[in-house]
Amino acid sequence: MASSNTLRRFICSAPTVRNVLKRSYVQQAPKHDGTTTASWTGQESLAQIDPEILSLIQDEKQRQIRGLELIASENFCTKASLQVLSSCLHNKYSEGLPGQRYYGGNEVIDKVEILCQNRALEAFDLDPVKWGVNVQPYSGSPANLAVYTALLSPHDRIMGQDLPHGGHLTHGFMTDTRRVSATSIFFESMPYRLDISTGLIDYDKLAESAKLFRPRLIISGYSAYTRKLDYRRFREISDDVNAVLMSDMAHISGLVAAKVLPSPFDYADIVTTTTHKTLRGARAGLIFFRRGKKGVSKKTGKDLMFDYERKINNAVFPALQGGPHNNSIGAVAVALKQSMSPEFKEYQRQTVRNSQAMAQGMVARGYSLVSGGTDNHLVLVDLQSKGVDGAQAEHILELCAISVNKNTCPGDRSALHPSGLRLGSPALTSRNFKEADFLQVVDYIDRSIAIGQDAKKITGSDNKAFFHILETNPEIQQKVAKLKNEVECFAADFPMPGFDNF
Ligand code: DSN
Repeated sequence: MASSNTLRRFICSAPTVRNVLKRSYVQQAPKHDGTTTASWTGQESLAQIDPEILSLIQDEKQRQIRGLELIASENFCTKASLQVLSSCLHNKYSEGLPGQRYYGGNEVIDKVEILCQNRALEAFDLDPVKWGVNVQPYSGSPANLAVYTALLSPHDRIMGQDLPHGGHLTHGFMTDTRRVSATSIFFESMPYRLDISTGLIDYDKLAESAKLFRPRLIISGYSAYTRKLDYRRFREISDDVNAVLMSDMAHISGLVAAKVLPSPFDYADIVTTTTHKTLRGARAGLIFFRRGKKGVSKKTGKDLMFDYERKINNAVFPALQGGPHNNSIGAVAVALKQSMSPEFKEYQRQTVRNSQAMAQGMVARGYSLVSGGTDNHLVLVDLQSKGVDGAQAEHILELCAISVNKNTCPGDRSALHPSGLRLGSPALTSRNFKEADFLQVVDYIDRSIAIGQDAKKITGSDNKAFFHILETNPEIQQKVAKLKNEVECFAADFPMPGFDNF
């Protein structure tokens, strides 16, 4: 047995990480003068190795700094999470779960994943006896597919909010001619919709359809809906037909964590989310599932237990995914820690205040909103009375450095030429925008759309000519250039999360 002195000598003589890096860099750093055959070290900077990609990243950074980002699902990841994303956690394979990996060397990775799991439960006030979480999904769509794979058999029935009525592709979207999402390829889906007269979910109709369709799983959750969900009603409807209730809170998880919106955890069996929208973390997904005692069997008097955990873990790996992205899991852990801070809660409150200011500003300028307003981070504008469609408005806004996305409004026939625009406040709120700044943003949106209306006066209903004239008509181009310059000067003044120029 080595004496403690020998052991200490051995440990002290072991090369430190810093020395190893320094030595390999000093001894082998290549001279990039084009004349030497210096050996590769892996220490070369991006600027040395690939100036082309570096320059594209810097262009994108400038676009983000100088533009107004209003895409409701986007946000600016923090510097701390970005640092973890580009860390050595990236290098490790770790198929399996903490303590049960297929490869060695996962002692530290296990701690990272467990920390992320614990923070995920804590961030949403969940009792670990009653709830578990899988933090490995690569993003929201894989998370949803993992739930379906775990709990359904092929061709089982699901119900989700129709995509043109604010739902998400993975909630079962299909058209008359095409099964668009894997959810509709592998399972049978029936949508529920909004009441067009109010812009609110038609729960009565959902209950009626569920009775007829008898789904195994009902999804509450959306990509473009502006009102609070009635989770209690979803629960009643699910119980009535013996369906699992899954909530996809991807858009609102930050608002839920901050208790600005009601929590789906009070009623759902399963909750999925992405981590990069209002939650403002790195790009990934989470699946929360109920565990422990479900109730007591009326027949036997014995305890009934939830059986989601094993099925969901197995669906994520090995059924659908391979090695977890440990750098993302680490970065999400950081975001979850931040989500429990008072600053984050205030950020979420401001996100809603900003969204409501934007909604009021749009209404004051004569725009109609689906549902008439908003309870959350997004606003759905119906442009029908303005004479430009969502695709045309999206394009003209983009020319003026304002990023939004076209969106269907209830009743629309075409997803390519929908009548709506979806506007979101999370990203600009991360840049410290307040209500007055959002009213200025509304002014820029309105003036951009007015330019579109001018173009429309020249081109009439010829859609191709509309896009052509924006690129070729000197008067319109001048108006666009002037407004773009104004927008960029305004936006560039606000702080930006993340790295300085990267
Ligand atoms: N792409 C996201 C959104 O915009 O809502 C959802 O996946």
